[in-house]
Amino acid sequence: MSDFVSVTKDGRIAVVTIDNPPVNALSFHVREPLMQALVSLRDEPDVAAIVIACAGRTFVAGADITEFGKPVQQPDLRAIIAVLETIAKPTVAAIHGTALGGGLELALGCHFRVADAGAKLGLPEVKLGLLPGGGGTVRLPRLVGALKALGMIVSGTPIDATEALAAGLVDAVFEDGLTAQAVRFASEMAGRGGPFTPVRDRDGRLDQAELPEFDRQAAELAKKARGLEAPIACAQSVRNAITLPFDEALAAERELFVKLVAGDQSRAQRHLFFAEREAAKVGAKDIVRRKIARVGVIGAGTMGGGIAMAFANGGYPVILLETTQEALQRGLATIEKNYAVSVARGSLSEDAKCLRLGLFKGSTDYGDLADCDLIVEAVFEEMAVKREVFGRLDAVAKPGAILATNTSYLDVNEIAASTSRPQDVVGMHFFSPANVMKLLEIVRAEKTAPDALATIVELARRIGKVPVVVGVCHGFVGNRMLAARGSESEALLLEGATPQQVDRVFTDFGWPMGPFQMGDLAGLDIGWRNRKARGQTAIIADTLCEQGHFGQKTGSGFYLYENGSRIPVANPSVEALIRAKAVKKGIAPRTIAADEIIERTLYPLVNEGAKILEEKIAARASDIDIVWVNGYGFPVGKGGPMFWAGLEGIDKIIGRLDHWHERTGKDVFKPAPLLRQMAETGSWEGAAS
Ligand code: T1G
Repeated sequence: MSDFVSVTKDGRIAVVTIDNPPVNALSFHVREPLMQALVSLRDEPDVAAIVIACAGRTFVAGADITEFGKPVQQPDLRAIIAVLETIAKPTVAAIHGTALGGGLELALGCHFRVADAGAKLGLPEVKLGLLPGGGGTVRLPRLVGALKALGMIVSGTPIDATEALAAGLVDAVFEDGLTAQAVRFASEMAGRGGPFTPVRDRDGRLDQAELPEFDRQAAELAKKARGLEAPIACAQSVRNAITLPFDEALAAERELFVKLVAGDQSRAQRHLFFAEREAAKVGAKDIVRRKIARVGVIGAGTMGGGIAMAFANGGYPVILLETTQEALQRGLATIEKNYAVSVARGSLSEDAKCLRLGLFKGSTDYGDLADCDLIVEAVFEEMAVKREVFGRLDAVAKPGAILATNTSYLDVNEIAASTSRPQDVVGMHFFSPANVMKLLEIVRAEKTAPDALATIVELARRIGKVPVVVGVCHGFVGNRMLAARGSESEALLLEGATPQQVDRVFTDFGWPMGPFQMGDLAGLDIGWRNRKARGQTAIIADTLCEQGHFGQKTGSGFYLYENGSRIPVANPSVEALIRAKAVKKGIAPRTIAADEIIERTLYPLVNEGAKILEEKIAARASDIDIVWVNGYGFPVGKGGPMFWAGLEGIDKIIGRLDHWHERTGKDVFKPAPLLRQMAETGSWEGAAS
């Protein structure tokens, strides 16, 4: 056959094996020989049944994403499935690892699906700004029902083999020996004799009576789409499966797919797919990583507790250290409460909760950290405190242990210098809540050893984090750019915009919330403390904090939060405060357009990103996109600030930055040289090289 598709016979059962490492994507060089194999086996009288299996660690994990945006080479997946459905003898997909996207669609083209107990099955195309384009939205509802299919396709979240069996998606689950079991299953089916009904002809699970509930759920999901087209298209296409004949629904799915794959949103989300994987490529492939078996966390406050949970959730035993028993017990109680909330919500089983809690050991003795391979410090954000902690760590930690600081602003080089082993010191900047937020800024200090860095990057992926390596500067990548984005927020208020108006521009752009609501959620006192430490001011926010208005936690900040509610309402006293400060500064209010708000907040964000690339604080523009999408809610449909800048137009951004620089004289608007180079070269990589 070919290097990528082989056929073997087990008696009268043919086994077609796909072998296209690393994830058996359905690249053209797989599709062509696969089509040939299926056609010849269909017509081979000696073959009683066909099993489709995959070599390596997973079943087909989808179409080849690198082929999108290029002319489609035939046969495409739909053509292969169309041939599969003409095969009269039983066809069986043998699924291990992940059957995702086009991989699951290929399996849906078979009469039967059998899975390994550890398998996961799903249609995650929505995460790439797409909908299943190989018939998944029309065939899956025929097996699992429209409501189940809607949930799976709009969320893009795979289900496990047990759930797939219960839902009717797979016909059998085997603990081991998958291929042999699949051959036995196929042989049994052949023995029973046909006819075997292709999924396309199974309408039994489609029920028009479900339409009202379907539409209700689809409307709910649409509300959460925040401007993303793919979730809406997914729901529409599954609905078509209920209301239209099969071929019409299939054609409609195709139309939606072709539209989405050519759109900016899918391009942005595909960019993020590969950017996330690029960001994790740190150091030589063959660098020997250090062994991490036991983790210590210093500080059981909000950050320390969340960090400890992130490691326990990843299966690592954790020693949680505090200065006093009282503080320790408080921290452990919060952790237990957080797990109880997850159990109550049904996102964690009672057994899993007990298992994870069993991984914690509390301590007030630094000596207990002596056996840890990694120790993460999450104490008060003050240099003197950090240096004292690292000095003590240096005395107790074993040779080769990695010492990490969770500082979000402070100089990691200075912290490392407070030890005799700066090569083992690295920054691990988690985002709050640390057990939930996926982003992890890994700070490479001047003396951080390459193997220590590579070890932490790999560990981050193991505990489900999205790692991005950044250099040392104030605020690293995320918070430094956040400061640039926020630098004009107060000026916009003084000149006539309201917090609601600014935040509305951000939510219309696709953010979960705007800067003022975000400030209230995080607590205005954090920024206030930071500004004071740096001798900076923000007259509105500072005044609010001096008056004790820290945001949600005090019931008032830029917004009011009545009776402990999290819903922000306009705060008349803030509007009065803004007007009073403006009068004092002699600023007359004017109408400010949404475009101006974007220009004075997001253009400086991009500009600061360009400066960060110039200074090599970030290795790639796409790393900055990953930081902002995973740590600051930048809309995935826009691909992150640096990708979005390409959509917005670099020349336009430079033109408006120049305009505001002339008008305000503020550095935040002075276009970075690299931004101008980007305008010439058309790519950040080209500009940086
Ligand atoms: N196409 C091309 N390359 C892929 C790929 C794919 N589908 N999936 C993974 N890779 C590359 C990836 O870039 C990386 O490359 C390497 O494989 C290992 O991946 C018609 C429209 C399967 C769960 O969305 O979710 O089918 O960096 O590091 O952590 O309806 O990969 O080494 O050079 O992620 O073990 C739908 C995408 C496609 C699944 C494995 N499928 N993949 O995770 O490894 S659209 C998906 C994943 C589609 C049809 C439609 C994960 C994984 P490199 P990795 P991993």
